[in-house]
Amino acid sequence: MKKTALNRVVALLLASSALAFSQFALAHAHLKTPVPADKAVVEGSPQNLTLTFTEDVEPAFSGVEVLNAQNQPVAVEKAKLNDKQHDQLIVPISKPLPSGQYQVNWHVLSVDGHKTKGSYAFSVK
Ligand SMILES: [Cu+2]
Repeated sequence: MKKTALNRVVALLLASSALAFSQFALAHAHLKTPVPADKAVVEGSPQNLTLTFTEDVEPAFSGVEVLNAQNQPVAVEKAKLNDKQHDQLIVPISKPLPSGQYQVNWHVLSVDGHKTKGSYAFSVK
């Protein structure tokens, strides 16, 4: 009885450390802080999107696409790396976004050679 309980605890510990390890191993460049934030409602068009990742990224193999509510791509400039912060992409928005909802699809290559991608959304009031 006691042994079974102990075995269970050991199994649980092993499972959780395996999980922690795999999460660490899979810790590539994930999106940490987008501005505007995910699900944010902003007053007026932002001038830039900034996407800060958990690792430095390679701008040549990273990109950001913005879709409007009709799923049409909107004109934004090419994502560039922040010179002073290599985990941050800046996407200048040259043509102000009309009010509506936008989806941001990003893909990055992190400096450790791994590709990741994801998306989030925000709205312009
Ligand atoms: Cu990685």
